[in-house]
Amino acid sequence: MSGQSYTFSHALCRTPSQSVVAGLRAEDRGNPRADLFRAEHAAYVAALSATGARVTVLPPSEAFPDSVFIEDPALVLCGQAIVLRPGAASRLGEAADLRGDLQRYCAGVIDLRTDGYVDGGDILCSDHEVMIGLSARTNAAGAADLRPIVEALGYAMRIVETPPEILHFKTESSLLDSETILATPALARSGCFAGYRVIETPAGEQAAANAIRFNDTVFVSAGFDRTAEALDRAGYKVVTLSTTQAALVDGGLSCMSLRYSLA
Ligand code: CIR
Repeated sequence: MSGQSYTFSHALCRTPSQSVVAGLRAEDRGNPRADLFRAEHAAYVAALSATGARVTVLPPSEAFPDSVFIEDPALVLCGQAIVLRPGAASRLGEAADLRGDLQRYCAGVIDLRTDGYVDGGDILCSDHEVMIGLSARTNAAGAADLRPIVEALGYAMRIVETPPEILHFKTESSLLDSETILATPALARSGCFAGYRVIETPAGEQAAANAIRFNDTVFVSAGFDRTAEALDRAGYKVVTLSTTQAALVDGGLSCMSLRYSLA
């Protein structure tokens, strides 16, 4: 069905913990401030809700500094939650920590069968296919484990490479509609989006590529005016959101929600 990949009745989010100051990052540009992170997160939740979706916000999980990035330990397809295996040692336990909530808020729960690794940030879903980027966090064993689950739910699965300097496949790409992807020029050049229309982020605005199409709105991180203008010109309804604190620990808009539909 056209549009199923960006039409959502529900989202699951988790309030940032105080421990988010110890969140993983590739480069230290200072710790996020937990209070400011919570304020930005609350605005994010309100914005998703404003599109008409029911957004459930789970309490902070102090044992896991990166647990606000709830996209990484699970993937929800056709209402079914797939419990993933995050590839960073400090994040692996987030999956078991989240499992009970997935059981409560989704239509069912499916577990991966082996000991491979998959982060949700490496998974980009369109209407008909699930693209999975191999990265430092997602390996071939994890992708192989995911394939039969995804295929049983009616999707094709395609494995692509995430360039080594990029944390997650979706750090530099997002779905805008059934045919269109927003991506950095570097990722677009890799050829992984053949068959899609690609809108490239303008020079210097690579971080804007982690956007989310959620119902009628494309959410873009604030401060990337040329990306917002290009998307507006292309006909999308664009809303900007501050992600200054998530950015300090390598997070963006997609990472802070699990987006799904229940019949
Ligand atoms: C991490 O390194 O795992 C977190 N600090 C950031 C995770 C961002 N998640 C995402 O892109 N899906």
